[in-house]
Amino acid sequence: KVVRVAKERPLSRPSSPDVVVVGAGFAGLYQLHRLRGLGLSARVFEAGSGIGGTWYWNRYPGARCDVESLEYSYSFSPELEQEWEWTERYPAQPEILRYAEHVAERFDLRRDIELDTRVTAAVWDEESARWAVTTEHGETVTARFCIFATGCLSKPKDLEIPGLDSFAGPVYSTARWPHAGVDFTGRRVAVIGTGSSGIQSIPVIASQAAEMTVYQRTANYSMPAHNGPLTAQAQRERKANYAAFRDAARHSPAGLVGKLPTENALDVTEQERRRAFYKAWSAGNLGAMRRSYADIGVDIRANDMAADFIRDRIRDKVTDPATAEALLPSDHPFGTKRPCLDTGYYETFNSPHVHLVDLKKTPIEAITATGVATADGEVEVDDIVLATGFDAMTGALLSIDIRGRDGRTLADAWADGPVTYLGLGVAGFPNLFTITGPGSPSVLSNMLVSIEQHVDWISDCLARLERDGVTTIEPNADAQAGWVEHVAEVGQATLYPLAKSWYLGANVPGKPRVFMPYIGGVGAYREICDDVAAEDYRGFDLE
Ligand code: FAD
Ligand code: N01
Repeated sequence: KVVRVAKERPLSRPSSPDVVVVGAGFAGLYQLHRLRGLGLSARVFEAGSGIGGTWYWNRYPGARCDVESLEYSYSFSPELEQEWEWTERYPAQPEILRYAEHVAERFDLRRDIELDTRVTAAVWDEESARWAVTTEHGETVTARFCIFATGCLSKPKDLEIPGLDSFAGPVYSTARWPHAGVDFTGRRVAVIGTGSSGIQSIPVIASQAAEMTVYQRTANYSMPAHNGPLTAQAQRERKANYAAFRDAARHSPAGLVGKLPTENALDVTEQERRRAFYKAWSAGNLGAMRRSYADIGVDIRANDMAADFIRDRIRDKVTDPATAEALLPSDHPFGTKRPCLDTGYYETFNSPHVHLVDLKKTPIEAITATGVATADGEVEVDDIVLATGFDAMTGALLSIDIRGRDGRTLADAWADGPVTYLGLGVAGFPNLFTITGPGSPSVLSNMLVSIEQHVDWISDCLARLERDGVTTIEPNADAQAGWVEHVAEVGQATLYPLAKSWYLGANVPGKPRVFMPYIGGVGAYREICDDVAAEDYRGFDLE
């Protein structure tokens, strides 16, 4: 296999760099930039043939972010902030990928990034106090520190439906979409999955396909995105005041700027509630409905009110009552699976060539050579699109043979679910850091904010270790146990555990059920991390 180096060959490829970074998405790119600033040598290994992570791989039609571009962007460079112009409120995947590529060029990152290079193993060597990191090409490099920027949503989950291999036509995964695109004109298409990827791609694929059948296992909550061009004036206004805006995001609950509710839905009249819910529905903002009242995330009665409101809007949009009923989310509270923003999703089901199969009533029995078979019979299709999600948060890490002290594998340490201290490190695995790891706010936030916070924290930590000649840093087991308990406790106080979500590992058969992200809030979590650092890395052992 030909190994490509991003754009140009690296100036140097030390076999013993100070740091190995795994992954070149937004996390890996910024981490490399900070390491350069510290004067540390680094090699970055990226499995893909290009940089950008999520935005390199997920090229399905309709792929775009649902956090506004002016928030879903780096804040570390005021110059970058000022010079980059976004075209849309919610830009599409090609534009976000161009942005990542611009950042790599602008900060001259490419020369230290090796593409088409999957890391297969990372083994801690006690004697040399270094990690031995092995790539798929058989090269092993040793490094003092190993930073995993491998992504929370980067390993597509295996599909547990029998017969996929026997299908005679093409099977496309939204998370591994062909770079040349796919023309569905005149084709009969099956789409399996109605999470964010399905909900974004279904309207676009349906606009080309001759027939489309959507296989839905769980109906999701989706709200209209109201996407549109970003005016020059809107950008100017934000850019005039960017520092304060970014600061507000960093100290907010979810890395998103917005007024926080003080009132409870249960304390106001029905008329007031309806007004607030309509306002949130019209905002085209992922957090608006949740933020309409303080009790929506914690009190099932308040949550039901918001959920009922959304169900009524779905009924308004879908003309066939049976289809509308099947599209109503009914088995989990609003927000306990990640809700979606869409452009014309529900309306798509009003087209005569679009059909919905409710897998709760008629589960898929098998995929055959010619189509998809349920208890109702087989639907013949030409193409199958899998929008079936990811082995989230732990999948990419556990795909690597990571061995810490005494040869203990990460898979063993996490056999009952991921355990970390602050989502940043794991006891028994010295000098190893995870960016947006389980136990941190990560996927419950605007991830650019969480990525920058982790990278800055790790970089400041490395600077301190360098300055004082510290050889190893590692969470102590007690601190880790306390953090794991806290993460679980905070999660239990919300409605999140009521859903069979990927946050809990419930989408992957056999995966331990642990609520993986930290729901304590981005701002509160930042304070905790800053305090830990200020107290000379409380909870970490430094030697
Ligand atoms: P990634 O972008 O996933 O990058 C990780 C990289 O590591 C990948 O390129 C992968 O190939 C590489 N890698 C993994 N394992 C190995 C290995 N063993 N060896 C070498 N390389 C490896 N978040 C938001 O906040 N707002 C949004 O609107 C939003 N939209 C999203 C849309 C989609 C379709 C998806 C899938 C996710 C979205 N997310 C969103 C979450 C998104 O993943 C993050 O915002 C962010 O892009 C993550 O960056 P990252 O660098 O941490 O990880
Ligand atoms: O994946 P998902 P995704 N048979 O897991 C179904 C981010 N993201 O790629 O819910 C039949 O949400 C599964 O059913 P169920 C965002 O964080 C953001 O869409 O498990 N169906 C579900 O309907 C998001 O949450 C954007 O019952 C099966 C679907 O497939 C995360 O990435 C865009 C099945 C998977 O939905 C993941 O989103 C895209 C089976 N065997 C992604 N297995 C933005 O817009 C799974 N399903 C920002």
